[in-house]
Amino acid sequence: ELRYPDRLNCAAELLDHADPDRPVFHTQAGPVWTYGVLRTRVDRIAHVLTGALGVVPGNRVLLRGPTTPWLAACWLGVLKAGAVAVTVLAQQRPHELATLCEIARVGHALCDIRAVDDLAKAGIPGLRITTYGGDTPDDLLCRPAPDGPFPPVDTAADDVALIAFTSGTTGRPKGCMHFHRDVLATADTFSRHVLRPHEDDVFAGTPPLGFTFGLGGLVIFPMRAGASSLLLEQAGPRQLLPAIADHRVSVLFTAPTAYRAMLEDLNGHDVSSLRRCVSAGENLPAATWRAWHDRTGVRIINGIGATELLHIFLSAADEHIRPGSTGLPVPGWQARVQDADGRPVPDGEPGLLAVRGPVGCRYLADPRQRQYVRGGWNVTGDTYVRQADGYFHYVARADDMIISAGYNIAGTEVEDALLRHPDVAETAVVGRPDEIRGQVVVAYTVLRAGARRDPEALRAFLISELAPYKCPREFVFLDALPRTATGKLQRFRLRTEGDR
Ligand code: 3SK
Repeated sequence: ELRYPDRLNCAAELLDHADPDRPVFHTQAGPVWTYGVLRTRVDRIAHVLTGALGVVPGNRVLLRGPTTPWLAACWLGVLKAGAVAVTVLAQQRPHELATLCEIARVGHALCDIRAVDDLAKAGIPGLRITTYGGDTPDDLLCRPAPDGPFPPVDTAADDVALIAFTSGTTGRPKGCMHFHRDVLATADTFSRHVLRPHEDDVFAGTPPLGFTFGLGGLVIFPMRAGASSLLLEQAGPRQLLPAIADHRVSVLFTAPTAYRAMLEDLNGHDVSSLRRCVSAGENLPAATWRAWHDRTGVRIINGIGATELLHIFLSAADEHIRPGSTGLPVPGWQARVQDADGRPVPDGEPGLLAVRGPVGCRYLADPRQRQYVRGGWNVTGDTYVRQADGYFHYVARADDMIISAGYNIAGTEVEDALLRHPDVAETAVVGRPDEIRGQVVVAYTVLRAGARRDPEALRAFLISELAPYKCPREFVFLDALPRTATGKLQRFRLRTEGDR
């Protein structure tokens, strides 16, 4: 069981243990930040926040900007000052930002000068915006502040440290509150027991810091291990491959789509520095796992996490990895599969994934809390099967099961089969309402460059791979699949496509 002192400031914990001369953040062009440099800058930010800006413990401070060391330093400064970091995505537009600020009652914002226009346009009443990265006297970094260390505010381990938003793939955003101890608990569970980083590791990845997948993988986990992280403003698969070689990246965090995109482009890139590759954000098909392993020799660590629970709670590493399976509860977590009434279902049968551990879901003033936390378990909204040996297999999002002519069909199974076809780059299989069958299976498919749109060839291939009732009735070819800003597939947009 994890035990933390009653008084705990997680920013101070992350900052104070590493050797000040060790690197913490690398960028593509700029100089390396050491832990010592980061500490000085975080202290300066905390001084400005509590001095010139009048921030007091518990105030909510919005952070907005591309993935840079300064954004990470602002996050740490806000926490060190006892305030609450409200993390958002750089892509969020003015009306979305206004909703998030209203929900989280945000009074202050620290915003990269390059991203300030949309925030200013949102016209959020009472919001005091301070830019960073600019050169005017009002800029955060130009404000006068006392020199010297900033003593961390004496927060309780269960004071709120951050609010992260989830909208799932649709709906009004929900703000998830996480405590100072939760931040350390994610590192002391998934990272410590599954990832097992050491201080020479260099982390990198695609998820932004406004998504807790990225915040953990690029800031919290490396810092908890005294390691370093490459922060890329442009972190698409295309930028990632050369960056891995240039910086000898050893720990990679990204999603299945990016692994597939990198496979397309891998020739000529040196990825021999990679030691750990983590995949989360959506299901990792066995075909993608095998293709990456064949080409790089690295066994991807699959995982499932949630913004509600901060990071990954089911996963497996090394010889425990099974392609196509998510794995086992991360040490410190418990998991089971249950029915809609909360009764455990037998092994081998599908049901709702329920987990509990050191981090729990706490929505900010939202009645949907009662759907997520039931009888002390966090019910994530995913359908899973637990096998007799304890491994958990992803089936679908609970609302993504296709029921056609009485058959239950997991779209992911059809997707896995389609991805084994050499012409298929990406695919999403959904159920479309149908008067006779209830739903019919439709496959939305992105083909590899140069491949011909030939539904009959795909159908013939699938018939040899799957029971006929699972084979799509219709194939739709797209240039790209619809995704959220964090890269999650928006199946609901495909399901309703025929309505428009
Ligand atoms: O979507 C996920 O699987 C995830 C993983 C880690 C942290 C946060 C999330 C939402």
